[in-house]
Order: sequence, then structure tokens, then C-alpha cells
Amino acid sequence: ALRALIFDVDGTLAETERDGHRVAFNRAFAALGLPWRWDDAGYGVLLRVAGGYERLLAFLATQADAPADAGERAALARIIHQRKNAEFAALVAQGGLAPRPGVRRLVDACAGQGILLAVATTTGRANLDALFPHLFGADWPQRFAALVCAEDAPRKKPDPQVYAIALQRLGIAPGEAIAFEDSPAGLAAARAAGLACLVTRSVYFANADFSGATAVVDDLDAAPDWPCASPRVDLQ
Ligand code: XBP
Ligand code: MG
Repeated sequence: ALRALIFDVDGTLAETERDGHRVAFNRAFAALGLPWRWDDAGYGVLLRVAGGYERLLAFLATQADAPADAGERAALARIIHQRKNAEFAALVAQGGLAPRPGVRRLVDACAGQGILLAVATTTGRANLDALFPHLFGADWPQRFAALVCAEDAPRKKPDPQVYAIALQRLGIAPGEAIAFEDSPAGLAAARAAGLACLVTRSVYFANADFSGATAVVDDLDAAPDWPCASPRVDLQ
């Protein structure tokens, strides 16, 4: 039986990348006097690397004006990433990031039916603390039975670690949960952990290949009567 829904955050619960993290990265570059700026199209390519710190590392390795020494690049990436997260929190505090269509309805429906909710994300815990009050209200921690973030799962998606830990904390088997994702890396992570996965297409992965997904929909309002009311998904 279905006992839990496990959600990715960025791109799935909210469109946090284009107007959130991407802008915050650019503000961090500017604040630190660094020459780089990430435009929309370029960020779409960079997003193939999951994890903001890992994304920075991959980018810096391609830049002639970045430090040649790998250790120095790592130190710089840490500084930029920390500043980016502060800028992200400031952006979120200004409002403008809302849950994607159908998210709140599904979360509320689960609460009413005793279905557990969890998060499995490559983003850091600080970003959840900044974002979730805006998505779910001040009492948001009571809504989630498990929160698994970058600090808990250092091996980033497509590694299944983050989902494996979520299942462990929920105390359930993979066949008793569904993952919700928006990216090929997220789908791969969920599948490798043995989970069925529903994909809601997001701006940067609108045309990506999601073979292996249980279903691919534009948003959760496009899947109106599931998975809580009458599961249209086959949990096999
Ligand atoms: C999200 C990410 C994150 C965010 C930024 O991927 O890759 O890196 O872009 O957050 P997913 P951090 O939705 O698959 O979890 O800077 O905290 O990593
Ligand atoms: Mg995502």
C-alpha cells in the first residue's frame, strides 16, 4: 500500500532555479567582485550537475580566469556557494516563489489520509528553512516525517543515497512510496533506490527524456485524482 510521498524540492515543489538560485549565484558573483554571470540558457546546461557547490566546481574548472589550482577553486566555490545561499534566502524573503500548481492540494490531501510526506533533495537544509515557510506556512516542519538534504546525503543525485536515507528514516520499503521529481538525475536517483517516480516537467527540463518514469505530467494539477484519492499509478 502507498504509505509515503517523497518530494524533490528544486523544480518540483517550486520553480526555484531560474528566478531563485540562478539569480542568487549572479548576485554572489557580483558581490564578491567576480567576473562571471550565468544567463538562462547557460544555467540550463550547468544544471545537469546536481548540487550548487558541485555545479560551481564544474564551471570553475572550465574558466580560464578561475584559479588554476584545484584546491583554490574548491575554496572559492565554497565562498561563492555560501554567499549564494544567503542571496537565495534574501530573494525568497522578498516573496515571489510559490508552490507549483497542485502541490499544496496534494500535501493537504496526504495529511488528511495519514500518508507520510518526506523531502529528498540535493539542496542544503538552509535553503529549505528559507523556502518552506513561504510554500507551506510557519508550521511546515510538522507536515514532513523526514527531511533529507545535502548535509545528510553527500553523494548527489543521480546517486540514490538521498532516497535510500529517506526510506530508512520513514521506515518503509521502496514499494510503499512514490518519488516526485523534475530532472533526469532525480528520476535516476529515485529509480535506483527502487522507487516509482512521477515527473512534473519544469522550465529547465521541459524537453528532457524521462523514460523509466511512472508518469510525466506538466504539473500536479494535470494529475487531478491521484495519488491520494484513487491511485492511478501502479506502484510496481
Ligand atoms: C537541485 C540542485 C541544487 C540547486 C541549488 O537539484 O541541483 O543544486 O540548484 O541548491 P534537485 P544548492 O532538484 O535534483 O535536488 O546550491 O543548495 O545545491
Ligand atoms: Mg529538482
